[in-house]
Amino acid sequence: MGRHASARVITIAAAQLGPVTRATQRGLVVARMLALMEQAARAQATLIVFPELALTTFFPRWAIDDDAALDGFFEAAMPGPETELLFAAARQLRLGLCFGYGELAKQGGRPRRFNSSALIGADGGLIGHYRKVHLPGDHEPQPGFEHQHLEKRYFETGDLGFPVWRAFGGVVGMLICNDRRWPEAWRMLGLQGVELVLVGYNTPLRNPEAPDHDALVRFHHRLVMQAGAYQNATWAVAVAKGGVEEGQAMLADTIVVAPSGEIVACSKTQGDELVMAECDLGRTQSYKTTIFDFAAHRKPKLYSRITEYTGAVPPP
Ligand code: CDV
Repeated sequence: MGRHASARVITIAAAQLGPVTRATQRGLVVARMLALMEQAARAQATLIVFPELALTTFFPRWAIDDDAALDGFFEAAMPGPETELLFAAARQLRLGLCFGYGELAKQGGRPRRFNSSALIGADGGLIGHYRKVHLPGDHEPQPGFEHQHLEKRYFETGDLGFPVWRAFGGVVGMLICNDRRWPEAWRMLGLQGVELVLVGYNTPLRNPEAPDHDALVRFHHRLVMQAGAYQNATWAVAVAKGGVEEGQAMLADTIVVAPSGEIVACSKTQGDELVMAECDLGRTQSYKTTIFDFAAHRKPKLYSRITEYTGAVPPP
């Protein structure tokens, strides 16, 4: 325990999901999520966390030109007709909830699509939502790729920044999948005193853009989660889609990381599985008040120094 810190223990249930096929009805995925919520409540969890785009298959692996078909992967309201069951279960089970979804927002009559995640309180109320900032992949299908990754085609860049909320007795923020690889995303949360970062992801085991990275997929995932948690003195939960989804093998490896950077729990399977961890949010203080005391040790004024060269350019 760090200086002046008292214990604030919450029990996290990281709810990994196995594959969801394109044909799977939303209601069936919700039923799987409800079963995991009941299991989490029986295990006295405070908060359950599901992956990125939890309600559907990872549809950016296909080029979909039909707008009506595309909208079938999005939620026009949150809660909506199917997701209100999740909100009701949160209320009934007194269980906080976080899950990723495709958000279809209307602005001035124009559809806007985001890769989002929602945070819901144990009273079943929406605490807030986050829109993914770092969208990997392409806008156009890439010739010769076994699977496409067309997030840039379907989603706008998130426009909500990196918000945090006071909830569950601490300061909570969200990142979505590729965001976890960017230190500035973590730092934006860290600068706001985050104590718990919730990350859902769909990470394929093979990256056709850079096959030489394939052997390192799990290593890179753990590297960024452990570094992000440690450098920002926060708990972090990374929740996967696992298994082979529509012919594409996904990294499972759901993990919970302590502010020390240590992994305290990880998944054992590729399918639907709860990974439980008791997280003392007070433990963040031992890092926030010592090695990562930002007020005492950061030097933000020195981090950006562009010197304009004004001398004459010598002739070649
Ligand atoms: N859904 C993702 O953002 N996936 C990326 C893959 C494509 C590299 C990731 O960062 O895991």
